Amino acid sequence: MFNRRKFIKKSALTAGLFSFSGNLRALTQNNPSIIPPSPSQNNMKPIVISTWDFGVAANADAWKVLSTKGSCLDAVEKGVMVAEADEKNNSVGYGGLPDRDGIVTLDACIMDSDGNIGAVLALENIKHAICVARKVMEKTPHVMLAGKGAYQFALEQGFKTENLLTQESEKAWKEWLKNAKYNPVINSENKNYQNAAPEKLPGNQYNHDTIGMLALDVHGNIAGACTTSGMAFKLHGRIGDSPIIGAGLYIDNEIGGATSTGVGEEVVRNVGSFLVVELMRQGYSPQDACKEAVMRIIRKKPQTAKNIQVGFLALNKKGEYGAYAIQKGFSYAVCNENKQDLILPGKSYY
Ligand code: SD4
Repeated sequence: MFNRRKFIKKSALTAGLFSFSGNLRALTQNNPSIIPPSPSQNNMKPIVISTWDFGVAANADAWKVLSTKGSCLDAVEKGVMVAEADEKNNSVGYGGLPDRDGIVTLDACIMDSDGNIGAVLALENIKHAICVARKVMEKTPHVMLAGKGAYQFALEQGFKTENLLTQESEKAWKEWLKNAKYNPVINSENKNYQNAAPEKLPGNQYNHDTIGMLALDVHGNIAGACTTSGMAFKLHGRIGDSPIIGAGLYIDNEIGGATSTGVGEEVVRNVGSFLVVELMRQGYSPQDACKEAVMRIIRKKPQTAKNIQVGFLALNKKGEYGAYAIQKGFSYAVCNENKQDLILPGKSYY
């Protein structure tokens, strides 16, 4: 069932929005039934959309840029920085869960409406990976920097070194070490839709959930950003889809953009976000394009797909948006001048 709950109308799209997000989370978790969007509301610009419940707070900061005629690129950078700075969010930035060795490594990428891209892979000790990715795009002749080189570049650009492993994340890692089983949990962000109750999965209750954000600005341009600490307890050095342009994010200013969340290996195998954008080019609606990308994953590996989550989110140049996931429970946030919505659950195969 595709459902939507309208939370906040135009009047609430102000700086005070932040204070709603805790209540929003509680509200949606207690009652996930929502109403379908009307076509008139699904085609406005500017607009920003992003993955998961934490997209609500992130969209609010992006909206501050978009509503003052700022650029889509500035909007997506500012927006996802909210999730990166939130220590309670243990799948992005500061407070992200570490890898198997207890080290937090961040992956991020950004893409503008001129087709420029920047990415950092396995970046350590820098909170705002997305800002480093933007610097890679704007200040270097390259598109990706990884590991030590990315860190060194960040320092040269004036970023400060920070320990990203919070006490809570360290505790979860130590708990996980007791069994040390790599067992990604479906929808770690959304406790109502997890594949098992957290108490049945000691140390395994958190595994993934990335923020991917797409924004269409008042000038009609589109940009995107994607940032994550990746799969919790991954092998050191593992890279997922999130910093890989075409996989975790893709923008084509003629058509629209797409981003993904979930088990990145399957997204990379199918070049998921590029596929979604190309399907939109062929005339698919954003939601149908996301669905077809999910179906590719399911058709290729039906057994694997049963036990993992992958979700795609897409926005076209008309401001129409849509999403589709393998499993129930993938939520996403939408913000334009009429509304600040959390769509939960989005459409899914199972
Ligand atoms: C990854 N796609 O590293 C990321 C993790 C994640 O929702 O989203 N999850 O594979």
